[in-house]
Amino acid sequence: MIYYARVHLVPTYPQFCPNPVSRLTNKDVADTLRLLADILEIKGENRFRVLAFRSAADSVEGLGQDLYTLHAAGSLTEIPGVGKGIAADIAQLLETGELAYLEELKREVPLGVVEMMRVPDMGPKKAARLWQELGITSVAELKAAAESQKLRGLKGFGAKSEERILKGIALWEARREERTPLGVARPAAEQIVAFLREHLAAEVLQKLEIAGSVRRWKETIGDLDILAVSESAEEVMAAFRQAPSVVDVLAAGSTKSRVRLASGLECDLRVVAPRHWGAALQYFTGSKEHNVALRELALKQGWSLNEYGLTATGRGSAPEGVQRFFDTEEALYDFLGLEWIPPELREGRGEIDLARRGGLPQLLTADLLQGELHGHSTWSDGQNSIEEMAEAARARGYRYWAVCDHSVGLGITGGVDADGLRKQAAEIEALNQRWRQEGVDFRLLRGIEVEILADGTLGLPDDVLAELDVVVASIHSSQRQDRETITERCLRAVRNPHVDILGHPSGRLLGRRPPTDIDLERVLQTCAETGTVVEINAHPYRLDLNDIYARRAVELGCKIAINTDAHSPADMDLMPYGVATARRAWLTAEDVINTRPLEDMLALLKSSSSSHRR
Ligand code: DGT
Ligand code: ZN
Ligand code: CA
Ligand code: CA
Repeated sequence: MIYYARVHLVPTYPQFCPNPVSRLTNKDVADTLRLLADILEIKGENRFRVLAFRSAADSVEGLGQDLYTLHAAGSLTEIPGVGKGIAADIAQLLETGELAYLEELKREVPLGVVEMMRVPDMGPKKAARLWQELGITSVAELKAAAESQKLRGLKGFGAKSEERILKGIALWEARREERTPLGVARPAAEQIVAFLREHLAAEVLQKLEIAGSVRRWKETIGDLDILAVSESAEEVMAAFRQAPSVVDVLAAGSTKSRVRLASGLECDLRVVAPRHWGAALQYFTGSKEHNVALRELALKQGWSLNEYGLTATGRGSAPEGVQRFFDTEEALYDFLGLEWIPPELREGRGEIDLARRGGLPQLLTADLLQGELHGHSTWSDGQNSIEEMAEAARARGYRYWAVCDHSVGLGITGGVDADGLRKQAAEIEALNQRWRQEGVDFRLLRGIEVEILADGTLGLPDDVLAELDVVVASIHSSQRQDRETITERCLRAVRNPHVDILGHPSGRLLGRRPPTDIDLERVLQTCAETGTVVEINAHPYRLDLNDIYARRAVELGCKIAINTDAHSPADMDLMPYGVATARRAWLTAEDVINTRPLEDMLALLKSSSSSHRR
């Protein structure tokens, strides 16, 4: 992946394994500052003050550094646009998880009015007037009022403005239905879980799990679902509503609450009794399709299944009305004659039939990965030196790591040409030699992420590529070509015998850019023929290939490489997203080349080149 404009396009990902304490991400802090700005604007505060909060929010979000670290060093005021006042606000947020000033404002201005202001064509002034003069405090009320023509009585509002507002609400509703990338949603869920674990005694919180699509590692998320076992549900609910990222409580029941987070994401928490845990966790993990299939299977055996357990229908061996409860999911699946099914497989794609025959695939696990084959250094747009990246890879238990910087000419800073690659080679060889002398079992590989140019030729000549251990070829330019053109372009690269791996084949960026129009089926077929390895790019904004195409690739006979495309050591912690995508694609260790020891893996890459030549 390329960071075209790091500050605006690529948010800093909260590390995959956050510290065990609940920490706010930079994005949480940015969202909170934006909320503050919006409320101030509705109150008609000084425009510059509002702008100050907004621009501080933008810098915080694009920072690329952890706020806690900056705060510890006393350097919050070094963030562009952050003066003493806002630095103090940020410090308070980091230390207490709350901003007293914002809490005060929230008591003054209903959050529904802030949402009204975010409806296209509304803005702060109109929202404030409709609230103050008509007492409208939510988008739902606004919609009802516009539909029943109650706005036109107000000075400056007519039939036309009612129409415009209704159009705006329709747009706003469509936007709210957009799904959130897993890479944003998962850390948000983990943060809430960490907060609850931290703030509730173990006796109170007996069990706690993330359920829903996040547990299944689906690439985009509608809402978060969290499930707990506790004898004091009220206490759990109260703590939940206090979690630092929560800005609004949408429903507060005794065993179920729903809240909205600063990011706009919504989260359900349910507390269930211990004996219902197995069935509840199974039910709320989904997917709906999996649950429907499981319920049918249960019915065939004379049981009706719901989120509490099984009830005999009288059509099986047990008398009607008899109930069965399960402490664990395993016990429930087992009772129905099934192997336990990993959440990543629960999409209703044939997993239940296989589980009944005991034939589920032996899914890939993260600990089996021996190295990565696509990552960057300061030689192109990476943030760290080759040595720093190598040390990070070693620290994660890898045996090898391929230095694959961008080829020159992409309009980014850096990028390597033939000369650069030679100098890189010297740097890499010196490091490898040192490790050899020290008896360290780790090797840096010489590689490149070479651009597939608009006409399908590569960004560097064949004789230069021939010297490298790993050639990843990918597309970052002319992405709007028509289907035939971009497919042929990619096929030409795949057929080049020097190309070992096809990087992020679809080019999509979740939530910001659709895939190119490429004919992936044809591309994958060709990769299978030429022995070109296909990448699962693990970066949560890419997940490319996705689960569906990765499964198809292996069906067609392709081998897969899973890479984080790391631009910094922290990026390497995103690997679980790639592994989960592979698991959702039913992949085993056998399908993934970077589970192999170095020599085997290199032999596989070489055999691909020779199969080209046949
Ligand atoms: P999402 O939130 O759209 O990313 O996807 P999920 O899978 O998290 O769906 P959600 O939050 O609506 O519901 C959580 C789980 O609860 C879902 O995966 C399965 C279960 N569930 C919800 N509604 C139904 C339903 O109508 N029928 C069945 N069988 N299960 C349901
Ligand atoms: Zn890359
Ligand atoms: Ca959900
Ligand atoms: Ca839900």
